[in-house]
Amino acid sequence: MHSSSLLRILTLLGMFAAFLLPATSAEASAPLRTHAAARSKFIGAALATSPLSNETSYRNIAATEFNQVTAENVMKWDTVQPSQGQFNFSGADAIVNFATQNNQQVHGHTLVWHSQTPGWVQGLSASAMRTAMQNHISQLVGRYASNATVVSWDVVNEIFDDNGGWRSSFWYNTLGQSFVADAFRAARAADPNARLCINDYNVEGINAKSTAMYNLVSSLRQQGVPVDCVGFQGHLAIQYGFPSDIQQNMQRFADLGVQVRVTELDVRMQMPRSSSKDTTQATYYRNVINACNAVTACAGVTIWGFTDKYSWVPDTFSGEGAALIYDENYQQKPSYTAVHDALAGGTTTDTTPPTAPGTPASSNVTSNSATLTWTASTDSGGSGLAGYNVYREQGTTDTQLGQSTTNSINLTGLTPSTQYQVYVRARDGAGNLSANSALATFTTQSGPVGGGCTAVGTVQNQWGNGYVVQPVTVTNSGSSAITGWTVTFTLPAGHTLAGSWNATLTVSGQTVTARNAGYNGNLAPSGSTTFGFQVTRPSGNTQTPSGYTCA
Ligand code: G2I
Repeated sequence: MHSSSLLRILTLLGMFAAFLLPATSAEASAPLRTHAAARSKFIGAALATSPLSNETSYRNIAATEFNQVTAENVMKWDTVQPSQGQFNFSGADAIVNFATQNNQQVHGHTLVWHSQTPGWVQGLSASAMRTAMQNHISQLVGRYASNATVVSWDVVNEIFDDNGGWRSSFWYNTLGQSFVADAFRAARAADPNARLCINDYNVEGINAKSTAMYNLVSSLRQQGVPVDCVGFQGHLAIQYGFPSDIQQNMQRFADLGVQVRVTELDVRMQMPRSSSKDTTQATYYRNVINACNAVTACAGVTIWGFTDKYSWVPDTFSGEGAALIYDENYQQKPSYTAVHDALAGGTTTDTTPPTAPGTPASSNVTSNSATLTWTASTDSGGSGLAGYNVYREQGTTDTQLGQSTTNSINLTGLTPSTQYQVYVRARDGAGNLSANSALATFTTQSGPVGGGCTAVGTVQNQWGNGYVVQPVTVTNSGSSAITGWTVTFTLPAGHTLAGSWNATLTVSGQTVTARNAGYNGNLAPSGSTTFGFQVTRPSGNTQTPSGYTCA
């Protein structure tokens, strides 16, 4: 049969099938972009130009599933202006043309960044660098200003260090903070209609870095600098936990009057893949989409690639990968379904709570802390398991002791010599709470004799894959002398202890218990002593310990 007749018959059959199927099931199988558009949101993907021109599967998925695209590399400075005054827009044009053909928007990435910027820029004097920056922005943004496809730009990217200070880049070191306002003003001049974003990583949750970003955006806007939008990159990893306050964080930025968006979402794992890691990953994807759905000012979510065949992760994090929603053979993974269902499902339509968690088991009980672990719940209502709340049973006034995204929690700040009856409830993405688990009972150990104590840890020095906490200051906050102390704190997932001094440290899971050495247990009232320790952490991770308590 002639292929076009076959096509016509198949098309007719398809129309007939669509007619027979109830509308809901036809909608449920619609591509991601259909569901996102129905919410007036975008669902985006970063695209690489080589598979876009060479691979049909890549091109088809890119065209059909997403309504926004970002160039993964070809709009960066080293591609666009490799030497001064020599502009190369061929890659950028290819992405913009592809998007125009497929009725997609383009988010431009990125104008001013410390990485992928040629040496000639980095060596310029201050005034020449400022001029070069303004000219680069004017040429690149100006080229697409009259093209309705390019709607937004990452104007500055990754200008903070991991503690919320200014990143010591050649931009900052040569021009000071002023390069940021100048870059935004140049972009506004080049395209008055484009939405102008500040973009960074490790700012998804509320932390020192995202708070620095919040303060800067607030102050720039007060000065009339045209910052319209904040991008949270969203390079997550299942082994580091989900930033459970992502929605709150988005909302606080939204309350400043800016649009927010997730610009580079991926969720990596330690290889090899397993079905349980895939399930956890799917939960992370679902939670990010649900957070964006819940915040009116969130314009959408872009995934940093879409197939594991092309991802920056394995090249950067040794032994990690499988971060995207299609596998390397273009098969949809559970994370695709999660993104799909979160976009498709009204978050309010899930009224089915998760199953009750198993009875918590207590371990590692000290005078002020304990670990609880339970059998995980499952959720069949569509919005997916979001996490757990842990409560203390106290008659009619149960108090929540903590929240966890995994089936375990380390409780700190407990009272010595006290019986705790605790239970756990699971939460799904729509906020439904499960029935209570059965109760577990444990009793904390006795505390120090003669008074309380406090502990404060200070990070003295940190580098790519490690840090030193020194001093941890232990102070007798009671009114009589103590003859020994126990400090507990929590190491972030993936961090391991590399050494310690002036205390004896034991580790259980991520909980560290530090007991006084023979020579520094005696503390007079208000007296203090110190100890220290060193930790190794995965490269790229910037977390430090938390929850110091003393007993
Ligand atoms: O690092 C992940 C992302 C963090 N936020 C900003 C993004 O722009 C950044 O994207 C990545 C790309 O995914 C990588 O593909 O940025 C990397 C560069 O910093 C990109 O890697 C580069 C390689 O380093 C080059 O060796 C390679 O020639 O990709 C280039 C093109 O494949």
